[in-house]
Amino acid sequence: MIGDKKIVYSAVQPTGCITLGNYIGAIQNWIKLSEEYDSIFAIADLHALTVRQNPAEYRKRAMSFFAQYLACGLDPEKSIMYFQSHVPEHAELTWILNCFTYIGEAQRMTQFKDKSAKHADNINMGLLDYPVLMASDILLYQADYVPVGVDQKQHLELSRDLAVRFNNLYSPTFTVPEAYIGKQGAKIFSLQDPTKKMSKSDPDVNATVSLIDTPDDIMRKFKRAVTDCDATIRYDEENKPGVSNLLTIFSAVTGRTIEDIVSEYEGKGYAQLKPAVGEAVVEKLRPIREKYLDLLNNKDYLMSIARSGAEKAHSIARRTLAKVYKKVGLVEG
Ligand code: ATP
Ligand code: LTN
Repeated sequence: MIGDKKIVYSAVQPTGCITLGNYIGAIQNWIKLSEEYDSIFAIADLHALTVRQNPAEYRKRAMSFFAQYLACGLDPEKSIMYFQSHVPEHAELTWILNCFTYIGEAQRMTQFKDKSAKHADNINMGLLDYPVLMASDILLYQADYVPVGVDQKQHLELSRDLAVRFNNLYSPTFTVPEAYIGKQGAKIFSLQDPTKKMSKSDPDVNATVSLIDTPDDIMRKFKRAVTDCDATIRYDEENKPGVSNLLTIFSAVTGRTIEDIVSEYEGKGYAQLKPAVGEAVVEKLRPIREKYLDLLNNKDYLMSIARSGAEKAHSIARRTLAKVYKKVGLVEG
């Protein structure tokens, strides 16, 4: 599966529920890219241990995420899909890269600062090391492109810096990866506070739409979406973040341009726009939800895909790690 084509790599942490933001900002692009490139997609289950998880729930959620990857249309014949924790090279390369990462670099990461503030009682080493594990994910597979939302750009920069640093100190070893950020929908905002990104871990259920929400829930959330009191429909991120977010979502799920949507709704009110966006999202997510419910009844099938994905991933990752071990001077086993 991994041949002459460019390589695409990405992952999502199994926390909360996969949201419409994750889908539009990340997974929808994965599917497009997997048509053209060799692609590898992981469930980043080691990453999410940086915050406390309930073990039984966590196990279930990771499986549910894997089923959602498939339900979204990722095809195991075209992409390698696996659980990060099934491939030990991720943790191994992290150790090596830790020895090439400055503490100051890690402390500067916005996500580290945000998560430290949010989990002040548990600022653990993993939280600081998170971007190094992410760099290992990417560099193990010699990825060329990494489709992520804008919030991950800084982590990608660190991955690039580490790759360049290692290559310069030794000899070319890692491909220097590029972030692939879709033009549209790079950032979907909360339906309740459109100045904040829609986030899997948002405790307000009305702020996010999950891929597996029922149609009724989706409609209710869009009808309640926070907008503003100037009832004109136009795209203006600064002054009308709520409406602009609705327009971005509408455009992302229908493939229509924002201009086209704005001209259709010109002169109409939010009471018309909101349910229309809701319906478009319901229609987009309906087949995903149906396939997901079906897959959940077939755990053996899910596990067989995960095992075969991990095997393929492991053989690629081992090759890179063997090179790295040799270059830094470890005795070959
Ligand atoms: P958490 O709330 O736990 O931090 P999250 O919703 O930010 O989670 P991640 O697992 O950090 O989700 O991200 C998964 C992928 O989805 C990443 O590529 C990220 O950039 C993208 N993404 C996350 N939220 C959004 C959003 N609101 N809009 C667009 N892309 C997003
Ligand atoms: N940190 C990422 C998830 C992630 C990831 C990766 C994304 C873990 N490893 C490798 C791209 C490539 C996030 O979206 N929060």
